[in-house]
Amino acid sequence: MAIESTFIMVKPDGVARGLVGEVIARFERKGLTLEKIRKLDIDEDLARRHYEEHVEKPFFPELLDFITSGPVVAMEWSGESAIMVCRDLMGATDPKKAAPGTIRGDLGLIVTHNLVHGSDGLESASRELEIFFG
Ligand code: DAT
Ligand code: MG
Repeated sequence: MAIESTFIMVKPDGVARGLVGEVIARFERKGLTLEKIRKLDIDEDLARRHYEEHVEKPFFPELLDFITSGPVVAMEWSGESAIMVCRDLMGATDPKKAAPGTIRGDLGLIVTHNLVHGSDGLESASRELEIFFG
């Protein structure tokens, strides 16, 4: 049990659909704390750094196209076990399989357009926070 910081991003689909407030509200109501927030456009170089573990995957071209397609809202959230808690609130990667009650389960349908990013561990959280807020 420990207080953690995690990197959360509302992706271009979530921003375009006006769901930034909805995502923030869900994390706030859970009891997490919003520490930092910034809106920005992701260029190809930043996308390759952020998604470095995925650059060789077959879906990367589609992911790159999507994540650079419009502004995103990048955030730092903190709280008890924040990394796992945020991942649980987001739901499974594929919104078709994400449980109702989760962000992706309630609001998404297509895997590429899955609304939010959240760090998957301590190491990725500190790496991603450094990229976007360092
Ligand atoms: P997550 O975002 O749940 O951590 P991930 O890190 O495995 O998932 O993948 C990063 C993003 O890439 C994911 O949010 C959506 C996209 N993606 C993952 N698997 C995919 C697939 N099989 N087809 C298309 N896009 C995929
Ligand atoms: Mg991931």
